[in-house]
Amino acid sequence: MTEVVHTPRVFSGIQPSGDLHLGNYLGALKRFAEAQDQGIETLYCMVDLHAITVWQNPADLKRATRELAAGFIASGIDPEKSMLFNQSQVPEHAQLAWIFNCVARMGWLNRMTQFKDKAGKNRENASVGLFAYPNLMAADILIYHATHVPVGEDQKQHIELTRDIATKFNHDYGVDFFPITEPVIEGAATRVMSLRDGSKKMSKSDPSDMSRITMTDDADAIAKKIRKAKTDPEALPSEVEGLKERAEARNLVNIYAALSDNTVDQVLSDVGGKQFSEFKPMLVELAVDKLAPISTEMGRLMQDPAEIDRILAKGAQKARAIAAPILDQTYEIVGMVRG
Ligand code: AQP
Repeated sequence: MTEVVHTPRVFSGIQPSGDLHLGNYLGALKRFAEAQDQGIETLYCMVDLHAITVWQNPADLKRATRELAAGFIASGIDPEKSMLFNQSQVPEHAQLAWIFNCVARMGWLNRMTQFKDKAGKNRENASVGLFAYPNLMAADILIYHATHVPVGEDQKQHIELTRDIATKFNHDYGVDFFPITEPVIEGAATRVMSLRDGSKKMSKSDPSDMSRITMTDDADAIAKKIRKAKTDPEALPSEVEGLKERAEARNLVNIYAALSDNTVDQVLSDVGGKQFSEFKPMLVELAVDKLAPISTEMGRLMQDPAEIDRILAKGAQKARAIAAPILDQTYEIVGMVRG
């Protein structure tokens, strides 16, 4: 079989399931904007169908979807350059996900750590959607034949599953149809940790608001959260090695490096030897400087929700133009009669 070369195409998504936080910004949004300007086709999605795998109040979901769209745009995603849309307006995602439900194996999904973390001890009561979530995520990516997916470290296992699904589909049907997508996990902050516990990732669902900086926090809230962030009594080291057993210190240095577009080495060569009492105010200044304009712009965009809805509808229309023929070909390969 001759190998099909797929045109490079970037896809990624974020759930509108709560307030955007610094982990989403550094691990995802900031990098989405960078990918947009590299001459490759980019598609970015508010994955509302994923959000309802756990209960969402309908009015809150609508607001969160629009606010997330505002967050994308305020972080540098230009709807004229990237296709920006919410998942449920492109029904081909869910249609392909059904095919993938029939390709993926129970054993593969049983190994997914996100399901174990989110379902916890209450597994029997978790939604079927939460269990099948990775199949829908594979469909989000493969319905566009996306070749690259910028994500944070936490999503690595789901991208591996996407690759397994594409490989099995291609093998079972004897085709070279779906690309084997590459995760793009790069930068100093691929896993931003909680400000209260350096062993847990910063997350929307952490019950403590002090664990995360959200994109709508004002300067006072950012300062308070960084001032109270857990640290240790040592001064900062001058070399990366010195951060090895110091999860909280490493997290704050990683955040500083990612926000300032420097490497961790560069940051440590400047701040090595400083106490946290000196470093934290530097981090506050940098974080406020970078995040305040985004939060102001989000606020401005949110004053015109109808315009956001128009942008998403237009993005969905463009995305469907790619997704519909790929779904049609998939049905053809699988053997569905088409009228
Ligand atoms: N802490 C993080 N550090 C770096 N990247 C992160 N991402 C999430 N948390 C971090 C990246 O953000 C993108 C969107 O994530 P999502 O909202 O779709 O899913 P999530 O990982 O479930 O986000 P949360 O905040 O952790 O939500 P909950 O609390 O509901 O689990 C992805 O690229 C992700 O890697």
